[in-house]
Amino acid sequence: MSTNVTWHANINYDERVSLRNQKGCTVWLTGLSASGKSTIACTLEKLLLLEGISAYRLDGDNIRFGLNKDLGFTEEDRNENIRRIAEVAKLFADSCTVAIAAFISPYKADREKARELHKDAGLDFIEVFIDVPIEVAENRDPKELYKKARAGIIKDFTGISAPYEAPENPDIHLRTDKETVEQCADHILQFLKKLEILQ
Ligand code: PPS
Repeated sequence: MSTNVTWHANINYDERVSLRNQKGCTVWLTGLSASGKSTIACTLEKLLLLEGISAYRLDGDNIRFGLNKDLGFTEEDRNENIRRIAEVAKLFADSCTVAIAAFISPYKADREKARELHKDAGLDFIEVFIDVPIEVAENRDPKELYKKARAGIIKDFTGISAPYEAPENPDIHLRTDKETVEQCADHILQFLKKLEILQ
């Protein structure tokens, strides 16, 4: 618990938007392992950068090499994982960058807290459900994690031995077994255009 700390006022978000001529936001991709979150996040990041938009991808596996290397996959650790990522994404969004967060983020309450955090700061938060039937994800199994989870080698594996609470009302709902990665990324781009983050 931090005590005796004081918030320092800074250039505010609106001033930064007008100086940089770009709005920030957080695009939050949630879905099962092997649903396609990282692939879509990479494609989207590249498309935005090619358009001259500042964008940065925060990704489950990668963040667990550094910032969140102390966290595992219990419910409590996943809550803390998402809490920290939401704070980091908010900072990126506040800096007029499009933060692309790709995390399983299996608990609705955690995703709602992330949305509230952004809302309180006046920042757009776009929840994107990367939806795929679990059989398809398990069939893809690029890292052979489902195989290990079925064999009991990996405990608390999302969709097998740990819950995934699907969004009921996401801003964008994508089916990666029905559309290509490019089509999925384009749906997100069109949404960003509506928010005037992209012209
Ligand atoms: S979470 O639930 O949001 O905290 O998870 P996240 O930070 O996105 O990390 C997911 C990646 O961790 C690997 N992995 C596991 N996933 C789910 N359950 C268990 N038990 C687990 N153990 C390791 C896996 O590579 C996940 O990456 P993706 O890209 O989703 O497959």
